[in-house]
Amino acid sequence: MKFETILFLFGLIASGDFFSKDEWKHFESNTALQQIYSMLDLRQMGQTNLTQNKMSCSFCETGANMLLGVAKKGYPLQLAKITVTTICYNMRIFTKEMCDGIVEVYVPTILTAFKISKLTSSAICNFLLGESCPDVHSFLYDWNVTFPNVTKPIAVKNIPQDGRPTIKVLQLADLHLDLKYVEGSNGNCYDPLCCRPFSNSAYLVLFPAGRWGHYKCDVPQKTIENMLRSIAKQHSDVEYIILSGDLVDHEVWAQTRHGTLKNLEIIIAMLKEIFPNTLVLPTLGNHDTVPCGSYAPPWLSDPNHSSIWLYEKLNVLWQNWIPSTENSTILRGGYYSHQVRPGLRVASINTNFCYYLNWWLYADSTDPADQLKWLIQVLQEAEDNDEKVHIIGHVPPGDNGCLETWSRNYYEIVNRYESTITGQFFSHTHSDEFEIFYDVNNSSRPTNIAYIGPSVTPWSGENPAYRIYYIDGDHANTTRKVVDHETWIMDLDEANNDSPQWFRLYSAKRAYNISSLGPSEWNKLIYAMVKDDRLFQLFYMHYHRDSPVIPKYNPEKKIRILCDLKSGRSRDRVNTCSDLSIDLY
Ligand SMILES: *[C@@H]1O[C@H](CO)[C@@H](O)[C@H](O)[C@H]1NC(C)=O
Ligand SMILES: *[C@@H]1O[C@H](CO)[C@@H](O)[C@H](O)[C@H]1NC(C)=O
Ligand SMILES: *[C@@H]1O[C@H](CO)[C@@H](O)[C@H](O)[C@H]1NC(C)=O
Ligand SMILES: *[C@@H]1O[C@H](CO)[C@@H](O)[C@H](O)[C@H]1NC(C)=O
Ligand SMILES: *[C@@H]1O[C@H](CO)[C@@H](O)[C@H](O)[C@H]1NC(C)=O
Ligand SMILES: *[C@@H]1O[C@H](CO)[C@@H](O)[C@H](O)[C@H]1NC(C)=O
Ligand SMILES: *[C@@H]1O[C@H](CO)[C@@H](O)[C@H](O)[C@H]1NC(C)=O
Ligand SMILES: *[C@@H]1O[C@H](CO)[C@@H](O)[C@H](O)[C@H]1NC(C)=O
Ligand SMILES: CC(=O)N[C@H]1CO[C@H](CO)[C@@H](O)[C@@H]1O
Ligand SMILES: [Zn+2]
Ligand SMILES: [Zn+2]
Repeated sequence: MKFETILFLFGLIASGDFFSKDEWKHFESNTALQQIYSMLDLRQMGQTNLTQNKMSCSFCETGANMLLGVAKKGYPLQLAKITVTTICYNMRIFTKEMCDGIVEVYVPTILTAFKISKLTSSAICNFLLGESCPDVHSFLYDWNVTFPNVTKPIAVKNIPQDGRPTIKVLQLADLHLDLKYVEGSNGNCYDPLCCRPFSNSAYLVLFPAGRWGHYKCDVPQKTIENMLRSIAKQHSDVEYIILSGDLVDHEVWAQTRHGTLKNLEIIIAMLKEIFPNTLVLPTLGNHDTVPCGSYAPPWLSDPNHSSIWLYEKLNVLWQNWIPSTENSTILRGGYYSHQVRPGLRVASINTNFCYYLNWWLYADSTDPADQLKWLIQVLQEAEDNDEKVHIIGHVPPGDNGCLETWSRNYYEIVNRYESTITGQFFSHTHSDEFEIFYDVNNSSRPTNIAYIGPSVTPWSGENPAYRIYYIDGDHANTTRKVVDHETWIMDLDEANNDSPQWFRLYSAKRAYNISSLGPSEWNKLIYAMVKDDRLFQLFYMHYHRDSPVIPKYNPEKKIRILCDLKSGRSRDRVNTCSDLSIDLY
């Protein structure tokens, strides 16, 4: 195996959830790796200049070709592991433990997926890098869902009436519980995740991990418990809880099935104890499986790779919340639907089936686990019965990390069922933001909005938060739309100096002075922010929850954030955002 292959492998992993950008500043001595990382940084894609994009692309294709070669030749796994490990040691940028871990956790999955993959290297790089790599339009990954032969009902613009009863819904996003968190350990170590006993070793403890958390770390158990008890006290009227995934810490290089299940079990047990009578609707995050992001297609029966170990456990753990009629889809792909009120159903989808670092998608990405087909059935049935549907998931459908074809199909579904889908709730980015959907026949008509809830974890750089939605309640004219939302946070520095206080940071309607939370109002806000920098400053303060450690934005970052808000469909920024700023493309 060539050195470049290994770099490619690390580049791939690093470009996703592995390191935050700042972490790589430590590796100043290794400029080759830095370059690779910056070239493969998906967050930059669509913004950086064309020369740079072409470089990333050809670099990626070279690497993908080599990796495919290795996988197809059936290079013995043990030998592949030893080679990668040796090179990893020699590079001296990861600790020995991290090298061993990365190899053990990732190599078997990536090689197996690439071995059965039918994709070419350019298709692989299109998956990885999106619109900056040439779109080869292969029949292998171009697919379209089919809709029942029923005419789409005419969309009526109905806004929730003021003063009607509402129901209160809590969203807990990206908890990332770290059972190894130790107060006083090093909060600024060279590993991707700090605040652990072994984070101390070679470095001075200049930034000790606080009692309740640290901006470069995941969340100690006591902070989650403190938050849940505070919610139970301050919001005893919560009707149900959306648990939108990523319950497990970011220690992806040492993740095991056992450790992952332990994190899931602890959080579920805490929820059952603190909210014994409240319905919880879970959905799966990329960090809730091993290796991170890997959800195998149902036809993969090899127990070393299949995801059934996770689904079987969750099917049992979710028993008190989700009726057993949903067993079959949970066991097939970790998704289900559940009627929460008369006329209101929640569909929980597993968006890891569009996540670009789910290596199994390189083997099969055509509507994995028939999930979108199922979603259309649920929506059609709801339309027939005059019910409304809320969709919950983890990776936002318009995120750059969500594969283009899946995302386009999802967008078509939202377009077709725009009158039935009255709420969408995702997380994963850790930021407080949203994505707008537009009419596929008229890009100036906003049809829908997906909320992206702020994370509980401060990793990396935010204040811990949770989200409250007020949904149009039980009455004759209910729309089942979101009437308003609130974001509650804890100031981490203040908590560590004194004691944790959870308080309301803002409430959407009042903060942005909007008459309703309809997609058109949010769309207007985007264009208002383009012109009004003070309004954007307010949004940016909420985006990072008034974090003291996040740097101020520059014009490019501002446009990127605003473009994200317009992107209900992934990897189409050139079309979606052409009117925001011309000179950045
Ligand atoms: C584009 O990127 C290339 C390679 O990084 C760089 O040499 C060039 O100056 C950049 N061009 C612009 C207009 O930024
Ligand atoms: C799917 O639909 C798109 C347009 O909506 C079309 O361009 C493409 O050819 C279709 N693909 C297949 C495999 O039918
Ligand atoms: C769809 O339904 C309409 C009316 O119900 C019917 O005329 C038409 O033939 C159907 N099309 C297909 C492809 O089944
Ligand atoms: C599963 O993994 C174990 C341990 O790595 C190995 O011994 C076994 O052969 C693997 N099973 C299959 C079907 O590949
Ligand atoms: C669903 O799964 C649970 C937990 O494994 C089991 O107790 C129950 O009998 C199953 N129900 C059906 C209908 O399969
Ligand atoms: C597109 O939508 C906008 C906003 O709703 C509307 O003003 C316009 O008339 C629509 N255009 C067409 C061609 O339907
Ligand atoms: C429902 O709304 C319609 C029209 O907006 C109104 O005429 C009717 O009185 C409302 N019904 C109730 C029960 O509020
Ligand atoms: C809020 O919006 C309304 C209507 O758009 C406007 O009349 C009012 O001046 C705004 N208030 C503030 C404080 O911006
Ligand atoms: C009303 C209308 O023009 N609908 C079209 C919108 O676009 C889809 C394809 O994306 C067509 O199938 C519809 O007929
Ligand atoms: Zn997360
Ligand atoms: Zn995530």
